[in-house]
Amino acid sequence: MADCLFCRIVAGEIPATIVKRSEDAVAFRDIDARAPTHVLVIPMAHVAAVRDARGREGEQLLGRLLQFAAEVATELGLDAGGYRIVTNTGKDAGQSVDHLHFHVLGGRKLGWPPG
Ligand code: DGP
Repeated sequence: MADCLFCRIVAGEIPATIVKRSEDAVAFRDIDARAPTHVLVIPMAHVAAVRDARGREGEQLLGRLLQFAAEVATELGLDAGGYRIVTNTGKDAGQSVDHLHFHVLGGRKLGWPPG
């Protein structure tokens, strides 16, 4: 989508610190890091939010993205201390970019519940 920020990162039009790529996903550092390690995992194809990943195709995409996020966490050294994978959906959750993304947060003790 031309006016989507994360599609523009995928296209290389907006710079980002990419930490890992797969066939259909990209992981890059969040510009507004809320933890010592804060990475976003996104599908390369535009999907607005987790609620839009429907059917068998959506099921497979979400599975791949979660597995990819776990691989990213391992590669960034988060397995020993633990980490959180979270996706905000819609305005009450504070979703600010309408392109599906999983936050991978770690490197400090994370509070629960989130605010
Ligand atoms: P959310 O609020 O859940 O929609 O998360 C969106 C995240 O995207 C937020 O933590 C900040 C991050 N972000 C916004 N703009 C940019 C950008 O241009 N580059 C990078 N790397 N991250 C961005």
